Amino acid sequence: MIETARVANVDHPLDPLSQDELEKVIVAARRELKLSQHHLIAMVQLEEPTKSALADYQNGKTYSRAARLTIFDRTTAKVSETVITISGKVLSQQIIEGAKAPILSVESAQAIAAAKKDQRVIEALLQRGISDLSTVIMETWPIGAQIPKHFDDGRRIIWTPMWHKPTPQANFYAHPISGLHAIVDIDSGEVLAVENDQQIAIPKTPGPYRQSQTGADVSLKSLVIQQPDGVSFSLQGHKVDWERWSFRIGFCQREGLVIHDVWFSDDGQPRKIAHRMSIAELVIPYGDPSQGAYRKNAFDTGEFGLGNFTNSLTLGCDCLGEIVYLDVAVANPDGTVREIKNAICLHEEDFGILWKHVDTDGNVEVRRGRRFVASSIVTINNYEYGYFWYFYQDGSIEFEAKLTGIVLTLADTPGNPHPSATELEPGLWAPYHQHILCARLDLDIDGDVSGANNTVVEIDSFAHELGPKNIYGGAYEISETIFKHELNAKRVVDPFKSRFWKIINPNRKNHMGHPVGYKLVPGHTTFPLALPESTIGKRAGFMYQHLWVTKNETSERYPAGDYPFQHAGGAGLPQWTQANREIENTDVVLWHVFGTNHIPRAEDWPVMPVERTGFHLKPSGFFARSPAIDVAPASKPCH
Ligand SMILES: [Cu+2]
Repeated sequence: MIETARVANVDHPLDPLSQDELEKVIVAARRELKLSQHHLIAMVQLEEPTKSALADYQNGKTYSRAARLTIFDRTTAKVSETVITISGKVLSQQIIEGAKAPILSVESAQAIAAAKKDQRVIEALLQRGISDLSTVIMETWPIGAQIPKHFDDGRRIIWTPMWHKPTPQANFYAHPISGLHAIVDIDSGEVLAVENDQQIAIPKTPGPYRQSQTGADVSLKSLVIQQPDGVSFSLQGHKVDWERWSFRIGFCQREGLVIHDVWFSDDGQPRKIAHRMSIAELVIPYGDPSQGAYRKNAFDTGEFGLGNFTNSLTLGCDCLGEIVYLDVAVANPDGTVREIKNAICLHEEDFGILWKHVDTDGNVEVRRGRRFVASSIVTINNYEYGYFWYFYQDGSIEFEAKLTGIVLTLADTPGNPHPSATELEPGLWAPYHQHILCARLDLDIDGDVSGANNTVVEIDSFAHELGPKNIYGGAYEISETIFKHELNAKRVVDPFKSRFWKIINPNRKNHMGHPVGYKLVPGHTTFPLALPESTIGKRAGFMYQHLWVTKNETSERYPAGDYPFQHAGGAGLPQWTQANREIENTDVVLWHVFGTNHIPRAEDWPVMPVERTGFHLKPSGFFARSPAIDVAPASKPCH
């Protein structure tokens, strides 16, 4: 196994911000904006080039890389965004009126310290038999539901679910301290209230999962993945070339892993498929109204900054085979910069057969398939999310989210009727919830560096009634509906019609005279159970459609808006699409919403085996025939 960790050279407009660049822009911002210790760095993102700036760069024009800093002024509670070049020139600066900064890590730590010092919390814990505060684990969660009326005056507040960790290595999620929470003003650090309304016994059954505790010993013989001739991909900076694919790896403090500038070489001719693909939001609505669980509606991307929680991956464990890792860097609220080693894993995987046929004369043609994987994993409190982008030899791209980690827990009387949770162990309950992701897909089907004019079409399969159009009863046809305006393109999946969507380039025709295109194939998915009039329903209004199509606008990046923390609702896709812009034969963005409905099982405890959810982008009339036909057979003939 070869591990190559690379700090790739930063020399392209789409490369992630390096540690050095982050440090430079923060120093420059401190100087230019006269920042003090009251200013927290909420986020630093690459200010990505426009498509036309990227085209100019490809044509030899110089390009100055820049960063967008989101700064929170603790004295005024105002959020501002500043775009500044790496060399320190301020390009723009703007106060974002009404925006609330997400909870920052230093604020979480201060809120927990304040809650642990609060006499009401200390006494409530004593009532529950806990005197050692170091055995109490508190998390800080946004209030993802109605904010208690007396605190709803615009301040930023959090609440603190608590767990007991009776021994240093215990799985504390087995021991929820239910009914006790502090509500803290994170601007002032003041504990506003302590809720201690329901005293429920702390569940005692431990939930061990470490090998040192379980002695796990079910094992298999070793499986070694070797590529004795080396890997089949090359990496120049952040640009990957593999098989006929070429694309760039990006990273964002908010979204995590990003894929840019995707091309496929068709008979030696590079053809563009995508400009930028990312998971722009991940929201987890909880369906249990008891004990504060109704507030656990977190935007892991928009409120937490998912990229902040990227794991350092381990060879042979997270990733198997010949791996190349990329490191990333993120800014801390105090302006220091943190490097995350081995953050992005790049490798090839065997993926079974690509295609096969045995002819009547006995001739066998079979091709082994391989896929390229770009992946990263985050840990946000109890849950892990893996983001995996796959590139296949048939010209298709797949995204898969891998969900694992520990389900959130609360306590209730053993055996009590509790309609929205599963009892995992006596008195230990896991509330029902959904994981809803939204991909932002800026595809440019058969375009060039400066973009493409594309159109989105919905394809349904249907059968005519028995009669002249369906004589034998088995006939079916497809209907194709072109989306002309944004409000027409708010759509949900329909398995009864085998519905899918196609993004075509009406200006480029294939060998049969049809527009070239890619189809978006939804996978296993869900639909939100939270009512649209609920707080989370309003704040994550994007959840209620599986597909949205918008006219490409670089400022429209996040489906629940830029600042979902304590937002009144309606921002993002529901708001933008009110303009009902024309979306036919223009530069468009597809937004695909997908996810899982998690009714916890006994087998999800103590650590949930990976659950998968995602989607597939497949060429549909993009090529004249299967590009997999050009794949050579394995060196050894197959019979
Ligand atoms: Cu879950």
